[in-house]
Amino acid sequence: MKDLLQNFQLDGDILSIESYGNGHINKTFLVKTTKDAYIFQFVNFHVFPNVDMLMNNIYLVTKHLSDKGCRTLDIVKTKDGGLYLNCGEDFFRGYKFIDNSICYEKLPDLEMVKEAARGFGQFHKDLADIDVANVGDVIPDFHNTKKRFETFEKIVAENPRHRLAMCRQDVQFLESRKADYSMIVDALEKGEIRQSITHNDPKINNVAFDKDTGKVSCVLDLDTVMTGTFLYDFGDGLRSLFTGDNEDALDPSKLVADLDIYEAYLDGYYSMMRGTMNEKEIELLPYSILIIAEELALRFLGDFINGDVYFRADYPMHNLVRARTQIALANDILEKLPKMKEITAKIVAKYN
Ligand code: ADP
Ligand code: GN1
Ligand code: MG
Repeated sequence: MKDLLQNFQLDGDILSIESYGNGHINKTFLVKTTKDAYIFQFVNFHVFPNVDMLMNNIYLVTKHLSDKGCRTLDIVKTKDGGLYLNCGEDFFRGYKFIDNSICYEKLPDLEMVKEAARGFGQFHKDLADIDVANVGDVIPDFHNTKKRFETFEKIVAENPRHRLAMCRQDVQFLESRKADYSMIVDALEKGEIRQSITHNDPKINNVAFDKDTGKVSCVLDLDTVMTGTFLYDFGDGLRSLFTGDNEDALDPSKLVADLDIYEAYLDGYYSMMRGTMNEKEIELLPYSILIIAEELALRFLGDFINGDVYFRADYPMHNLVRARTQIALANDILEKLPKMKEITAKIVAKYN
């Protein structure tokens, strides 16, 4: 890695390089020099085949944000001015470490939940006026839940690794929820909800908080920024808060859709976005968490049946365990939907 790092415009001499973070896709390292700190990452070509488009998106988005005076990721260029380095199966790129920041797998209190949601609301607002035509679809149909289900059904039919016998009940559950998968996608196609530039992977560990103030410093992990609906971001932010550091939980009974977290997150997000949401979008807010949990279960379980080709798996059943976590969460959300609708009406009334 030291050799690879020689190709980048770093300030100071390298002091240390250590593995960092908990992402499922990128291999992330913290690099400290005598003058600064950096995050460097190997990003997989298999997940992101169009690196030029991906890095160009990040360049455009970070420029748009920094031109407005917002804090955002700061790309470290190569010595010949490139945005990344090509190296075998992966490409290699770096960012400046966000000063005095900390990321959490689980938030310590409800005030920080609200603050995280305000951070994503601000992010959506700041990107509302970017030229959509310039931001490419890095992973087409990333949150097209209907297509995710079609892909899942193909994998189930092929059963390439003979793993289906281990997960028939899980497959049946996901097949039984088919009607959910079209709710957001159809509304988007009919123009009932709006398209905009969204994050598409707003897990809570993708937010950097200021260590001293507890306020959001900036939103990280911009690899999947592209056109979408804010509903998938809203749902995924909450999904990741509900699972916290238990996304790989072996005991699904520990997973609950905590209604206090729902209320705090909705309050923070709606306080930023009020006046911009139509009735259909408001109606779909609670369903978005259910749909994103089911979508991720389709992806994890599909990957398990397919032989773990997408998500990094630390042990043979890892993706099955991850899928079951999302299924347990989906079941809990299903029970709590009526309460979530009540809370939604209360928060909307509070700000209208
Ligand atoms: P992945 O796609 O694998 O999740 P991320 O880009 O989210 O990769 O990076 C993994 C972790 O590294 C993040 O959750 C965050 O904790 C940390 N991180 C990433 N970029 C920065 C940065 N510029 N400054 C500080 N921490 C960062
Ligand atoms: C992946 O890269 P990371 O770990 O932040 C995945 C998301 C999933 C998430 C589940 C590009 O996110 O879509 O929701 O795992 N990212 C990609 O933990 O597929
Ligand atoms: Mg991440």
